[in-house]
Amino acid sequence: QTIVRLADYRPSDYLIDRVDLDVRLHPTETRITATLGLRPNPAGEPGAPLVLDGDELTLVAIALDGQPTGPGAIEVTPRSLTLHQPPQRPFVLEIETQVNPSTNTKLMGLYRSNGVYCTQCEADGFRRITYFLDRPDVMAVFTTRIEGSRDAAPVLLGNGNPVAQGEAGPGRHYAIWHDPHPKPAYLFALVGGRLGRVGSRFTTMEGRDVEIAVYVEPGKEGRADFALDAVARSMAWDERTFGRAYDLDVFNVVAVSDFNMGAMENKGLNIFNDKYVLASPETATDADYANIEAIIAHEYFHNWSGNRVTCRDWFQLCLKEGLTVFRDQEFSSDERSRPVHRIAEVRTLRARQFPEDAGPLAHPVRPQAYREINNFYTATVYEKGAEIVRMLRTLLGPETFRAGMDRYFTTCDGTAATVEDFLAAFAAESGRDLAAFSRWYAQAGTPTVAVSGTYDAAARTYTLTFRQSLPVVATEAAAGAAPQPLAIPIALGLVAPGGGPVAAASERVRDGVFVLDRAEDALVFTGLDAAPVPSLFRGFSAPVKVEHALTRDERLTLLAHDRDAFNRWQAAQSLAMEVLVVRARANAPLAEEAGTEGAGLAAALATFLDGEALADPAFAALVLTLPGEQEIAQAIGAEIDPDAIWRARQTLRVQLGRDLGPRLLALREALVEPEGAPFSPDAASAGRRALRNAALDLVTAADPQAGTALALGQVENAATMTDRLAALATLSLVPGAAREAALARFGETYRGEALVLDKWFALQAMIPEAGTLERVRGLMHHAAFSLGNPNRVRSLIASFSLNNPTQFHRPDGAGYDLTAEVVLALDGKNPQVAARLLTAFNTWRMVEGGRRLHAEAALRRVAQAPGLSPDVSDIVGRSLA
Ligand code: DPP
Ligand code: ZN
Repeated sequence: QTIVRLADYRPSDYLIDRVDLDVRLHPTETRITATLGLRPNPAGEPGAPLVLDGDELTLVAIALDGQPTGPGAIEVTPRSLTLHQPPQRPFVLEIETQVNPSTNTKLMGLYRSNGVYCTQCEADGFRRITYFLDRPDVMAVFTTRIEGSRDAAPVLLGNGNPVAQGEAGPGRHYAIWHDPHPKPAYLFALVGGRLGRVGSRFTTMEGRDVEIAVYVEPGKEGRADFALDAVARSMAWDERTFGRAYDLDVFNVVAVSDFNMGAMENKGLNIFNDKYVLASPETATDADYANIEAIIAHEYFHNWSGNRVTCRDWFQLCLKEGLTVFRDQEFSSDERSRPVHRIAEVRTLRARQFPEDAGPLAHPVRPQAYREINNFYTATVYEKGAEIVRMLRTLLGPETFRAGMDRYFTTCDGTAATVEDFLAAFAAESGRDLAAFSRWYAQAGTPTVAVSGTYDAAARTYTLTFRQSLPVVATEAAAGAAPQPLAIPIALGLVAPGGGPVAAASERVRDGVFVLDRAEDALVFTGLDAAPVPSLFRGFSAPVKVEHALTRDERLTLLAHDRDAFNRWQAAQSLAMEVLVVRARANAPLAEEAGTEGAGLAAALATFLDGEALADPAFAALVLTLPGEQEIAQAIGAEIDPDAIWRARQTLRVQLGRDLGPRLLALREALVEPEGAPFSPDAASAGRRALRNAALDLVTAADPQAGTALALGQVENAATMTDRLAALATLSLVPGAAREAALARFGETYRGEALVLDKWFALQAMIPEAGTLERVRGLMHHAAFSLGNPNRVRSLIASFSLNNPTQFHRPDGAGYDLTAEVVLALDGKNPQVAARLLTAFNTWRMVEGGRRLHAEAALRRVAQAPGLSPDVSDIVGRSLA
């Protein structure tokens, strides 16, 4: 397996300007004729051989400028097609290949999902359709003729605009699509199948009348309306917020049930995992609605950040992904609640990206080397990538940021760009030197910022000292060079000890932001009559770990009085985290009380709930939610015992449930939806449901018997899947007959609803009990389970391996064994999903010695298995390195 390095980038020796595809769909013998308009690249090496990429391809025929190629002129394997002496002028290659969509279990290239033909070409799936220069800096204008059976594929969709359709012999028809925008092959797509459709129209700010449509399995059209509406809202938002309008006459979204990722931004033809399209109150939770809206927006926003401006090479993946995640996060913040959404973003970052950045798979947001690019669609590239863009806005201010974005889109439109091009637009617009800032893209690892504050009563000054330290991260590309200081924007303010703002100034704080751009720095505030409480990293202004020894009273002041909602939530989290870490480190037993610190937290939360739970239930639900087990593990850092972490968390949950019980029950009553109220998936309604269900969960932790009765009633009578599933999740934590009966009933009720069963699989896989392993093994034989469907694998197996820390890390190693076993069983079918599952071992070096030995043994078994895919062999290799 060869290593690809950023430093080795060279332009392609040839370019392809035009692609005419003729695809004759057939379940097992699909024929593709590709007519490629090629020319030597002036920036390439003159006379070089032309090497086209392929993967599992069968060549049927080839012609050069309409003539058969001479003997020895070409060399063909399933993985490449080489033309030894290509003409040094524009020329045309006509290539006919044959593929079998029905046996394509990798779900890359052309495959069938429930009988529907569809494609997935990012990152390098197009080479599984025809021989091509399958790299994102080769951009062509595509015209696609799709021919299929009228009966099996009445709907035929391609990129761009439809230009013609008609009969194609007995029982067959065709459609021709033309995409005028040059694009890399990874944005190619086609769909053919029996599909239901919902549609509407959108008029762009430029006056273009766009037909938008969402295609789903016939009969599920009623569940596509929310996604359709989200498309229109996304289009309007991108015009309003970034001045970006849509650029084709149609925009299609197609939902398929077998999909490796969440969705794909193919030009004008987004293909989605149906989990992120289909929604009804009876089958989808509020979280599903929020995800659908966010992912519809994400893929739509790629039309500019990804498609109009694409990536020069795959090292620049964050250029489109980090930026587009930032854009979809902003969209969700505007459409919903900004502080609530920010907290959700940070929780994801801390639960997924921080561990990745601290483990053997750590890599910079722009990696310097890879063996398998599909393994770099990571939390680091996406989530940390988005944080970098957000920091840029914080550094430059919203106006300059927007001007920089405009400049980037304008100057790079129609090109395959780099991170340097992106930063150059902001440097030009702001006149700032972004060199220290640009290190965020190059240096892996989560920085730590240590802060201390001192008050000088005589001088009436307050001094904040900041010190940044960066982990030394060795990657395959670099042996852990000494990291250089980053430019870290710190949004901050001072709060008076009794609440209220402090009118103190420092000229180094501009618009509430101080930029720490050296290893150590100090800020002096003058004119203070008392020691203030500093509120730092407001809104989580940088993706760092903060070491700041605030007292309990100072944290309580922030919880009660800070004007920054994020830091109010953070204060509660920090108070809880201190209790959790102490108990987990001490390996404390399960208890009714988490000590005086626990009682103090409960008292503070009581005051908080009394004051404002009803005013913002969504925020209150987040304040009540304790840091997750992964986050606690990160805070402890080494020799982790997942059981001790779980016990610490459970003890605190019990205490909160007991001390806050009457309040929580009263809140549940106060927040009941009036009988017959129409369902709304909006943020306010979802927030009320979230707080009711958070209350149920804590009440049940403290009093399982009473809680079970409440939860059983809710499972039976819930009007929404949100409430039904939340109650079932609460019940799932109380062992006994009631739980088993409720689970069985749920499974029976939804036996025909794959996406609902996924929730049911996931919930059972996350039960923190020793019996779960056998339960998961049993469910693998469930009629609805299949290793061939990525959603099933993620819901049952990945939920266990990635989201059930006590059971994945069982002391006897059986959780590791199960995971390794499934990885190996899956690898022959779908290496991408297998490799993703294997990342569950990401934290193996952090766990205590006994478990660590078992984890290592399981990893070594995977490593030694014959015939590993490049995907799995890359992950296992880095995990053990
Ligand atoms: N479809 C994936 C995403 O949108 C990869 N581009 O993030
Ligand atoms: Zn994306």
